[in-house]
Amino acid sequence: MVDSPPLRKIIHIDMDMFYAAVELRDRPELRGKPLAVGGRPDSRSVVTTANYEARKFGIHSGISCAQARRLCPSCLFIAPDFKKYQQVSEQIQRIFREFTDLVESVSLDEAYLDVTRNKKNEPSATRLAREIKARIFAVTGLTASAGVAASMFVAKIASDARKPDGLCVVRPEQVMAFIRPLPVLKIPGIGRVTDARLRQLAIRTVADLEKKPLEFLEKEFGKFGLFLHDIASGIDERPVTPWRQRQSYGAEETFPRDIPEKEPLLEFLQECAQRVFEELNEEGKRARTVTLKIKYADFQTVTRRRTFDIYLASPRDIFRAVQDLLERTEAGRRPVRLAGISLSNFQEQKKNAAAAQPVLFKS
Ligand code: TTP
Ligand code: MG
Repeated sequence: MVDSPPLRKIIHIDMDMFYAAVELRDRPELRGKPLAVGGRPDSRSVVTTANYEARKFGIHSGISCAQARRLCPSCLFIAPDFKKYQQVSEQIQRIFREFTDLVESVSLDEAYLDVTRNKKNEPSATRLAREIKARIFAVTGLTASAGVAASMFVAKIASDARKPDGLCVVRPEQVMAFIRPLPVLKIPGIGRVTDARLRQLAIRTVADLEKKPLEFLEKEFGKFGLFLHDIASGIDERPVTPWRQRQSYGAEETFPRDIPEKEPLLEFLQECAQRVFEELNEEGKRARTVTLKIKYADFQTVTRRRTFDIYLASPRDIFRAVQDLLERTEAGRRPVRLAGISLSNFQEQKKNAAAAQPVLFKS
């Protein structure tokens, strides 16, 4: 007889209205008022997120700030402070690792944790989720929502089900009842394009999808059909993959306005170098390859890459390389819409290697 693997216990954590929550924590006088994080409404910038008061007016991530103001003229706009969000993100990452190293970070405010085995030796994932939420609140003053399930996609949908400050546990025997009524658009991995195609096939909910045979879905969607079929059967065997195994680390941004000059670009790239280096350093890694990405105002995108013989040991090394790479683009002559850098080609460092060196001389 073959033993089936033990059921996995996965927690998905997602911070509530993340950027807005950070801003409201630091400016409590604004609480209760509709608020969007984004540039000025007369600029080209978009809303990164909005608090629940603003969402009532239809304001959400991705719409232009100008449109947001039309929807709610009294809405307040706060410019994003990415450094601050990055710092909070690092705090929550550290909390996750108090529980397990099997953490897959999806974005600054969102991660999957496989707690089947965990550092607390706690068998109840529900209790762990409660504890993680409490730790996050104690350390950052912010609320998170958690979903608990045996697979990643169910845990993710569950974390969204009781927002804000929610905790939703979906046991294996409850999975089908939980997902059947959902519109397919709620499934992570199904975007607007697939949703539109599914609608043409009269598939709106997971229950509709469940009725379609695998052959039909494969004929319509190719390999993706198998994914759809699995999901509709509640199956998702993707493992939680810690981001130690990531192939590259990067930072990039679309600017609120196109940048015609080189100087502000360099300033921005210097900050990127710092950010990416810190991220990598935290993971105990060094990189040998630097890639610069530039998107011009007309959306043409170019990348310039250089691999070094030695590992880049400081933000300054990275920035110097980026400066050279920028010379090989038309930045400064053509307006730039987006810039960013990424690092790859890693070597793992032994953490605290220096501290572990034997002492040769004692004074
Ligand atoms: P989300 O988790 O999607 O949203 P949220 O945390 O603001 O709200 P919710 O309570 O519904 O989870 O995204 C996390 C942060 O990422 C968000 O605060 C701002 C940023 N973001 C963008 O900058 N652009 C986007 O299009 C989205 C969706 C998010
Ligand atoms: Mg969130």
